[in-house]
Amino acid sequence: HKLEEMMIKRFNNNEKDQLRLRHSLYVVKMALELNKHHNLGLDEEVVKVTALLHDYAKVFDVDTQFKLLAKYFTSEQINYYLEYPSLVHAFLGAYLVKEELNIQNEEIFEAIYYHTTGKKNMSLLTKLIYASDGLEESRTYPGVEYLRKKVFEDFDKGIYLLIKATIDHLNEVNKSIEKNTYDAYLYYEEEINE
Ligand code: DGI
Ligand code: FE
Ligand code: FE
Repeated sequence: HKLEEMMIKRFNNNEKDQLRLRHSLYVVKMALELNKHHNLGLDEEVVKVTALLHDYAKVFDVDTQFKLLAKYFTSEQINYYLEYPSLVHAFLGAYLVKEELNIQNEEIFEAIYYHTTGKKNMSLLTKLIYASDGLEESRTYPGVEYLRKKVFEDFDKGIYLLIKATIDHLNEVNKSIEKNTYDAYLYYEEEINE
């Protein structure tokens, strides 16, 4: 696969990049597993490409990410996201994958764009990448094993619990909740309790 070769070269500058590459390959693995396990019926090539490229913009430091994102976001949007530096790579990655790699697929764009925050009413591919990114096998935060088990038992319930765990964690460390993250929480909370 030539995209895999490109990513191996792109994420080869230092130890952090190599861990990022390993993470991306684990996201591919888990996304393919979940797609099969829950019979989601998503195209395996689309799943692989999206999972492999979801952190494409993470080779850049945050300052560079903001500079590059200014091409796509208004200054108002940039100002809003100054409070959320760890989200910028997701938005930027979606644009760069489209423009630099010429991958013109709205589903892939959305899944990369929202892989960190989630959103309300996510597409199946977006949910799959969101869950696999948060729960792939090299993730080690407290509670990850329980959440991983849940997402294999019940896809939507697992995703809701992952969103909730993210919000709880952000509250604990006193970070503000981005609007799409919060929307996702309210939306899936209602869906789960129906
Ligand atoms: O890029 P990865 O490391 O693979 O993971 P990711 O894209 O899910 O990014 C995780 C980071 O995003 C983590 O540090 C928490 C942060 N994050 C996610 N949602 C929010 C958030 N940070 C804030 N402040 N607010 C959010 O709503
Ligand atoms: Fe990410
Ligand atoms: Fe990731």
